Amino acid sequence: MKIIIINGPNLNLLGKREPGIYGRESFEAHFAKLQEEFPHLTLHYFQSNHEGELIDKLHEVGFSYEGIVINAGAYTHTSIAITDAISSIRTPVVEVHISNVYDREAFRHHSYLSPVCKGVIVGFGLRGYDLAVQSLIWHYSDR
Ligand code: CA2
Repeated sequence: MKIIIINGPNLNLLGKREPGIYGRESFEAHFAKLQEEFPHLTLHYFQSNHEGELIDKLHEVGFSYEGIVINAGAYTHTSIAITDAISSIRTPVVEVHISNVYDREAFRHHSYLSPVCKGVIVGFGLRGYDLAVQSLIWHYSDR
């Protein structure tokens, strides 16, 4: 089962800046733990600060992978183009946010992506990615 985690703009700074909001761990370090936690999965990771590259990746994997976990960063709150890309693919997509966006500025309360995603996980730190991966495993299990 192939699952990709796609992170959007500024998430390459995880573990380097704003530890009060986003924690002290780099995504690379967390990804290594995810691979240990789910050894039976083929996990991939992609990060880009560019909207078009995120869309290209969704198109590339969206008919062959079993799952996509996306944290589109601030594009969550602005991008109709990423929303359209998610709508146009077959692979189920789970939206993740590290911070509790509902406990932050009002402009973070709306997501263009949520209506076209299978589900949304918000506010559980990097462990939210683990929950998202687990939810995709459950999606394919028969109970
Ligand atoms: O909570 C989340 O995961 C967000 O998607 C993160 C985005 C933010 O715009 C969304 O509203 C909520 C920002 C990502 C910025 O990541 C940084 C990480 C470390 C240091 C600085 C920025």
